[in-house]
Amino acid sequence: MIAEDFTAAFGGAPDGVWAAPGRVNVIGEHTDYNDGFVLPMALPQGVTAAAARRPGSDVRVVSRQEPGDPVTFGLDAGPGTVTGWAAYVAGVVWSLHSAGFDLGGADLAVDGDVPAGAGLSSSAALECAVAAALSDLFGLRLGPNALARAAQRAENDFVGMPCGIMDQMASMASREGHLLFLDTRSLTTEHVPFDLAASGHALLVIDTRAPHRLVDGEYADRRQTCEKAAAALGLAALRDVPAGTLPETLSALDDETQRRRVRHVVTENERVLDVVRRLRAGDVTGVGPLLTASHASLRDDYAVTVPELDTAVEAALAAGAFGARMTGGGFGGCVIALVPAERTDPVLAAVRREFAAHGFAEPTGFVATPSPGARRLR
Ligand code: GAF
Repeated sequence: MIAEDFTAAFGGAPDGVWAAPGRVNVIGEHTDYNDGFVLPMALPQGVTAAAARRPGSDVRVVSRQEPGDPVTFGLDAGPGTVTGWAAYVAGVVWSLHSAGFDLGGADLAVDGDVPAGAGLSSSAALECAVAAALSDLFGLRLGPNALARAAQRAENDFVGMPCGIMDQMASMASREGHLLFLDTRSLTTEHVPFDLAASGHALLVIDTRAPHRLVDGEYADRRQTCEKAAAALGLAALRDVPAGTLPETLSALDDETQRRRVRHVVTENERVLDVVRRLRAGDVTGVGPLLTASHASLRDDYAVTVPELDTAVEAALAAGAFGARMTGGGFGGCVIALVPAERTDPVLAAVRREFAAHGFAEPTGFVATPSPGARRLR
């Protein structure tokens, strides 16, 4: 399909087709830019990119979701020169080219099925599919961590979103049937088996379809508050708050907002480690309360939830979920609920009823299965 789009736009056949997934984060929210721990998994939904080298130094790209003439830019196109969806593509080209990698001209056709604006990392999927394609096309021989870093740099310095590394690592490095336990400081990973069908559970993703409000400014603000708090504590990052010292750490801070943000980050890192321990021990049900505690912390201390997210979590719990939480950056987007496998429909129906009662838009839902990371399809 994507190869046909390529041929229709540029003539000829692509040199290859690559895919990279969106993600859902099971736990470890707003910890990545604090050098902490995260536990995401890749979704079956993602972006495919058909690509070929072309003579010269221009890159041309078309998107099935944004029909129209190809967007064309040079290898040296810098931040601000390409905007909209194509900025994620141009950003990756810029990131690799300006880091000294020897790229040439290229044609790309992209297609994606990650719901946009739902906080499921459609942008990281696009960046990572393009990064994987360019690495292979030009023989860069970059591994998943280096490609994820290049994609993150595209988002930070070209698109202008100061995100951490979680989404790009989840897209590049995930493994089918597993969660990706990632130390965002060292980029050390462990693939934690997550076979929910075997244990009679399911992970329900509920897209609240709440409009994102003030996302960029609020995200940057949270990040800056954490960095200021770390500096005030004399630490490189909040990751470095020593275990078991939360009360002393909080009382060393003068600012109540900083105290709340720090409490979230420190306790969230502990919850990630606790979830990993439970999964290794086969205690899937025991993960539920940790998800719910994460949501409460994101609501009360980190202040990144909105009424739709809180309502979805409460309705899912009332309908029999073992645990539920918002996932991703917040201010809209999705909730995940860990449910008994046979309760996925009733839980989603309960959330829908509650949303109707509140006058919210009708939410959508799907059961997430841990899927492979970025790869070449042909
Ligand atoms: C967004 C960011 F892109 C991630 O880096 C991460 O910080 C997340 O919000 C919150 O955990 O998805």
